[in-house]
Amino acid sequence: MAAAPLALPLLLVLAAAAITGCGATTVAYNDRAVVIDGQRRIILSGSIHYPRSTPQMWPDLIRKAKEGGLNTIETYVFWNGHEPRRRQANHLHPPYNFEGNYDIVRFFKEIQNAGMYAILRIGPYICGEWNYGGLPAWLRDIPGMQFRLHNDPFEREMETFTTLIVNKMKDAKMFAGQGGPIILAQSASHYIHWCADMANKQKVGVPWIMCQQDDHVPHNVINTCNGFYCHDWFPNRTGIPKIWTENWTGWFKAWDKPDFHRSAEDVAFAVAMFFQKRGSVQNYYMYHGGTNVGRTSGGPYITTSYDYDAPLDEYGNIRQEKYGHLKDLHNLLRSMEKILVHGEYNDTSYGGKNVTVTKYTFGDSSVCFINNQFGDRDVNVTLGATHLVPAWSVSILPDCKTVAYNTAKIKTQTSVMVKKANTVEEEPAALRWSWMPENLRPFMTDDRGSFRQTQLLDQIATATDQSDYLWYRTSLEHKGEGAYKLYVNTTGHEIYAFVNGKLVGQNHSANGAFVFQLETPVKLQSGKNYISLLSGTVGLKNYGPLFELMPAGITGGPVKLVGINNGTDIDLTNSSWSYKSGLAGEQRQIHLDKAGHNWRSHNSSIPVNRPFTWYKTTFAAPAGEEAVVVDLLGLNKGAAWVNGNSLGRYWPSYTAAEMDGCHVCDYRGKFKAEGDGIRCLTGCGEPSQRFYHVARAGPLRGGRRRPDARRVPHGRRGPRLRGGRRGRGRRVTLSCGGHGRVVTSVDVASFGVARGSCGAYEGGCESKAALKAFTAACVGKNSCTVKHTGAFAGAGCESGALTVQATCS
Ligand SMILES: *[C@@H]1O[C@H](CO)[C@@H](O)[C@H](O)[C@H]1NC(C)=O
Ligand SMILES: *[C@@H]1O[C@H](CO)[C@@H](O)[C@H](O)[C@H]1NC(C)=O
Ligand SMILES: *[C@@H]1O[C@H](CO)[C@@H](O)[C@H](O)[C@H]1NC(C)=O
Ligand SMILES: *[C@@H]1O[C@H](CO)[C@@H](O)[C@H](O)[C@H]1NC(C)=O
Ligand SMILES: *[C@@H]1O[C@H](CO)[C@@H](O)[C@H](O)[C@H]1NC(C)=O
Ligand SMILES: *[C@@H]1O[C@H](CO)[C@@H](O)[C@H](O)[C@H]1NC(C)=O
Ligand SMILES: *[C@@H]1O[C@H](CO)[C@@H](O)[C@H](O)[C@H]1NC(C)=O
Ligand SMILES: *[C@@H]1O[C@H](CO)[C@@H](O)[C@H](O)[C@H]1NC(C)=O
Ligand SMILES: *[C@@H]1O[C@H](CO)[C@@H](O)[C@H](O)[C@H]1NC(C)=O
Ligand SMILES: CC(=O)N[C@H]1CO[C@H](CO)[C@@H](O)[C@@H]1O
Repeated sequence: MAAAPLALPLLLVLAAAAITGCGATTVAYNDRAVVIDGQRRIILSGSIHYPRSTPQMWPDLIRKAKEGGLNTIETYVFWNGHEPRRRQANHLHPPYNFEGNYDIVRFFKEIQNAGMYAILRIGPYICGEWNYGGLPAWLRDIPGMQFRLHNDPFEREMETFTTLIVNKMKDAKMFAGQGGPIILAQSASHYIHWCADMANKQKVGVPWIMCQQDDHVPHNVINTCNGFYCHDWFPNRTGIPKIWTENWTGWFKAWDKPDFHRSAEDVAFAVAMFFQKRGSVQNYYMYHGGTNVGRTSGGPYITTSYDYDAPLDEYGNIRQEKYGHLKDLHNLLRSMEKILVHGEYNDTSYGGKNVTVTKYTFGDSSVCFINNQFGDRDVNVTLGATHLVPAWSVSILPDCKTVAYNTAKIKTQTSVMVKKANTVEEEPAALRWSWMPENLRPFMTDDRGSFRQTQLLDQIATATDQSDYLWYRTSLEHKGEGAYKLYVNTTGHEIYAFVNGKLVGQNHSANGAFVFQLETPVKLQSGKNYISLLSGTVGLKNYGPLFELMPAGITGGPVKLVGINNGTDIDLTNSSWSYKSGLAGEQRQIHLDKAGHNWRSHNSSIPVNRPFTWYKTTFAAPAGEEAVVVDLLGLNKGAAWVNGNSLGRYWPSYTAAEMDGCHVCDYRGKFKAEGDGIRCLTGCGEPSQRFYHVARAGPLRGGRRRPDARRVPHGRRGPRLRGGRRGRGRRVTLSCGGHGRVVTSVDVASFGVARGSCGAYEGGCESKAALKAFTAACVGKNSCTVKHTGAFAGAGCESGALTVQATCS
């Protein structure tokens, strides 16, 4: 269906409304806003990705988003999670996966139950630090397939999937035209014209949006902006509103990188600027980042935690002061909604472009914004009275006279609860471990394998993303003994080399360079010798030009034996290689703890530092509702499960890089996650991820003991358990959770910019008054509420946040 730009939304809306009659919501748009049931609306949206949390967490996350002042939830749709094998059912798998974390209809119903709007982003290419950008790896096996191009095989697959999702949503009456929450739908990328036609064929009754397609936006689709700031971006056509689909609230974390933080002041600055400059639809990427639970979530080298420094942390707790500071902004913006989306506006620059006053006037009301984009200079602006606008900030004056909000002045407070060890944590030694070696033998000697080739194949095509692991093995005859250096060139992400059954070396990608080499001395024996190489990937590439063609594994090698004494090389690149994907334990589904697995449980002989070992233990689920994490410090790299549910990959032995900008955080100036000028990093030189989230429901079921199996290429000591919780609200409530725990001490109370991090605050502007009040109200109690008063602030710290750290018994 093709239509003139302005006619289209109306057409769609009528078509959809005709389906259901009453209860339907109409969605249209104009140059200022999305128009819902005839009303121009500000859309304050936040991304929550359903597979990165559990259905049990969804209602709470959505409720917190609503209380945080949002009116909309946005999510991608994760194609490879829904269709891990191509429309193929067997006794183990239904054709599509819409269960558990992938129950997308349930997720949208929860949004509807909360009375919020939804934005559906089908992609199907999504980027999102998700394995292969959400594209199923099996697409590569389809003859003639070219990704993200005008290409029949790709378009057919994409249309099949998009139609499936759209129909599922239609059947559940989830589109606004049917009375459901979805007000906007998004599809993306290079095949855009075809895609737009297809999208519009779906007749979902809501506008379709696309990201960053400035040059060639199809007439029936709205283009949008992605990035850290979008105030200088305007849609490349008239008649459409200014939409910001990806305001990055923080940044994702990779195994070789420290933690990135984007300050609350800077996020607020970017959002306020966007609304000052006529923005009306904005989405936080992410509002809750969550956890890369299964093996297929998480992009290349991305940690299992996808916390993103978002307003709700990985576990779903409120992250102050970001959450509260943005909530204040949302409430203010929404109180000015009518004026912002209807008002006449006038921008006035003061002394160059870095200081701008914008006045919106509607009827006899007006609101004003003053922004100061200088990174290093506070300015005085006279508007009625004289207002001091700090560097890199926006002041909002709802009556154009008094400043109600400044993005650099945080009025919210933080409270942090650190729960002391529970029984399990205090005595990790009390956990009884059993273990089982991974069966490596078949691939060390005989000729069993899935198939042979006289070349080194790409891992993605060969293992079709059903496992992180691919075995490559060859053999050679050697006259007499010989000393060589084994040389392997691989495209990532880790490699283990065995010669005649012995592990001779290992290596992994580092510093973002996925191509690396393994060089290790080896001894050949007289007669037949076996070279076995195990290549492991850590999430597949998800972005960049032609990312889908990027190889992984020992693609093409070379693999050679370099003669040490006389320089005679033996090139094995074109030898006969035998292949097998996956580990024996994966095939046996060891994580399901079925009968017949031969676990060894002699407690005195649990092996330590033994590569390729499976470990298992049981523990009682900690009481209470707060987040549970396992502390895996001491382990090398592997994957963990609780009650058969994946906790994702772990790699606490990987130490994050030391980078410039660690522990130096000034909110002023453009936030960056790459290149020079990065700041606000923490965790340099520390384990890249030590704590792993065990979701309360789902993986962890109530009080009984449950098995916990984990595979560990290298193990040193067992995990410990630990809980964490953060309070919320203007009144500060501290709570130790249920079951007789009490606050034993209040350790830090400061009103200012606290240094350090949760559990290890060093204080900032120490507030004796606050410490006294919290100590009096909380010690000995299970929970306590303290009203925050002006008396807590110390001199010079008025604009800071209140941080309280307490310890529970
Ligand atoms: C749209 O963007 C293109 C490329 O950035 C530019 O050449 C063109 O002038 C723009 N059109 C409008 C209406 O802004
Ligand atoms: C915009 O505001 C400036 C400063 O108040 C004023 O001089 C100018 O006339 C206004 N322009 C319009 C079009 O209202
Ligand atoms: C605006 O501020 C930025 C950041 O401080 C600075 O680099 C730039 O030179 C300023 N521009 C003007 C016109 O003063
Ligand atoms: C702003 O004005 C106040 C009061 O007049 C003055 O004390 C202050 O120094 C000024 N600040 C700047 C950055 O001009
Ligand atoms: C070169 O050295 C290797 C390893 O020491 C040995 O096996 C091989 O026979 C030698 N080749 C020649 C040509 O000397
Ligand atoms: C290693 O493999 C990559 C990918 O195939 C290739 O681009 C590179 O040239 C190889 N490096 C060496 C030293 O052979
Ligand atoms: C591992 O790879 C890095 C980067 O390519 C290289 O510097 C190092 O020597 C390699 N280590 C081994 C044991 O091959
Ligand atoms: C391996 O085979 C490829 C393709 O046939 C060829 O280009 C390459 O030169 C061969 N390498 C060796 C070491 O024989
Ligand atoms: C180890 O096993 C022995 C005998 O099976 C038992 O007496 C002992 O308590 C066990 N120790 C631990 C720490 O579980
Ligand atoms: C440049 C960059 O990495 N941008 C990120 C923006 O957010 C998207 C989420 O879709 C990420 O995938 C991108 O990596």
